Amino acid sequence: MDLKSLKIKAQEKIQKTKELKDLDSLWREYIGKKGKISKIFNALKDLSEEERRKIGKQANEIKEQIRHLIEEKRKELLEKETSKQEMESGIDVTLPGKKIEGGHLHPLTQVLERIEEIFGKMGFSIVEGPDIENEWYNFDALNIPKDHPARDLWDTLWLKIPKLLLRTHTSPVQIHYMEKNNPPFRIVVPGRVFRYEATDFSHEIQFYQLEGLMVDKDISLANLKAILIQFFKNFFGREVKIRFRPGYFPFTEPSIEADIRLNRKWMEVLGAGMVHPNVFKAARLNPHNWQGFAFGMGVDRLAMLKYKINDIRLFYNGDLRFLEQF
Ligand code: YSA
Repeated sequence: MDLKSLKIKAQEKIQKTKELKDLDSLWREYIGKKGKISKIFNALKDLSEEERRKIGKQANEIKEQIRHLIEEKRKELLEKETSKQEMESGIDVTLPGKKIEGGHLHPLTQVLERIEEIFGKMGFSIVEGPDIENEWYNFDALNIPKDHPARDLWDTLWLKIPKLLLRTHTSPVQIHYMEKNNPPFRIVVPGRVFRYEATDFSHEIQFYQLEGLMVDKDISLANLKAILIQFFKNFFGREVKIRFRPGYFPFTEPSIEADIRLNRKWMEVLGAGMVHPNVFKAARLNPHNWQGFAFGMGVDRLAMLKYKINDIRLFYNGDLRFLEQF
């Protein structure tokens, strides 16, 4: 068979091929070591110099063309095979991709970050403390001795390990910080606190507080009021009605509480006062040398007032219809 008809025959066969394995046989038949074109090359030695060159050249060209055709056909068959598999497996590659929903920070986290930013600008450092405390830090060091009725103010969740508890407020961090740092300083302490009490629209068993502590030589209740009024103005972005009234905490003297008015109702948002001398003593600071104020605000309640949320429990039940609104 001359080279031309060999090429035409090969072309026809390649075109008709439907299976990859048949294409492999064609490869062997034409291109392989024992294939038709190799045989032509082997026969060249019996030809004259001139013919050897001519036929050799043609055979090389045809070998390349056939190789190319086989490769192209292989690609075509592979593509068909893949889409056939996709069809069978039920995957529709033409469908648009699924949109991945982006998450965002929980409203309480957003509020905490904003509160920290405002106090940061007023020169307060952010400090953290442990969720698990012992009786000393949560009560005794804060001037609440055993059997003092004030312990009843905080319904405590006790751990099975004796004398350990889930902190009922962020105030123990005052002691931790003052044990390790000398005044003057101003800090805020965000964190979770836990109380064994019945829940309602404004009470959770787990909620967030932000403790504040400022100690220096000459700090007064007027400084506390000024800082709080400035904070509320920045936090709510407008003037809000604030009511300061006398309160009672064993770790401050005098003590106050503050409420904010919204929708014709007052909501208690914080407790505060001037640090009691016994608290300084417990933290090994001399109360004759230092004065300070402290406060503990309910972060959840501030978030409720800011976003007009009427039930604190919405923050914790994971309902996306609520969370997606922030
Ligand atoms: C007082 C004086 C200081 O020198 C420092 C801090 C304090 C506050 C004190 N440690 C304390 O915990 N006071 S408190 O029991 O009245 O709580 C403070 C605020 O937390 C409340 O005003 C309220 O806004 C919020 N809160 C209290 N119980 C809550 C609650 N928020 C949600 N759920 C509860 N169960």
